[in-house]
Amino acid sequence: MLDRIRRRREREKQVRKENRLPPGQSLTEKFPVLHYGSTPHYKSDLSDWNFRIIGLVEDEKRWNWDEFKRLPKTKVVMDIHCVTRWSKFDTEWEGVSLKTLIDEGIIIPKPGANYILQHCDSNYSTNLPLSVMLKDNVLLATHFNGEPLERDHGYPLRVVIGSFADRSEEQTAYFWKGGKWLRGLEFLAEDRRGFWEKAGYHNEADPWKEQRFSGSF
Ligand SMILES: Nc1nc2c(c(=O)[nH]1)N[C@H]1C(S)=C(S)[C@@H](COP(=O)(O)O)O[C@H]1N2
Ligand SMILES: [Mo]
Repeated sequence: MLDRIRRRREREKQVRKENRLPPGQSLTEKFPVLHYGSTPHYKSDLSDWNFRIIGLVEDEKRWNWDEFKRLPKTKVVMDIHCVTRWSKFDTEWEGVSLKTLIDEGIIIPKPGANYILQHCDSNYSTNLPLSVMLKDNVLLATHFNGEPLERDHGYPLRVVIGSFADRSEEQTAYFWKGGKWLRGLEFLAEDRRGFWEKAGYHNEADPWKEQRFSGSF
């Protein structure tokens, strides 16, 4: 117990020294579960699951799990930052990069598509500019640390957004911008706020600027 506390403190000191700990955050070794509403149930073969690409795209898509699994895969290691002040370091995710789907012509955004709204089960949504969704520090993730996502962490698909250890990402956001139980991405011309953004959380949510709340409430 004491050892664990000491180890945590040491790691926290180290990531702080490495400039990887955003202001007001502290390090956790656990993986807290945070969401509004309840964890959805899917059939074990996911035959009741699909994923849609809608809005300002050339061809709207609807993929079932077998189709989704065949999309090109990417792995990233990132630090994640929750607005409730925990940060978790060196988390490894595997999944699909939106940039790859667009680079390979699998998704063709229409001119004027500048924003993305993530549609999730359990009545959740969250928004990011398309330019941010295309960065290497954003992934549509199916696996965490080599294992399929746990149900409470968004199985079978969620968005993750984080920071790299060398801080080479151009922009990142608090972890609420990563929708669990992701069911669709809507391409939009104008920004549309998601669940927490409508409730007064900051629209950009950059942890390095401590953009927690919008200040308008
Ligand atoms: N569908 C859905 N996704 C969600 C949420 C939610 O309430 N519903 N909460 C967000 C918030 S506030 C956080 S901090 C992260 C937490 O992810 P975790 O439970 O895997 O740690 O999920 C985000 N994604
Ligand atoms: Mo959160």
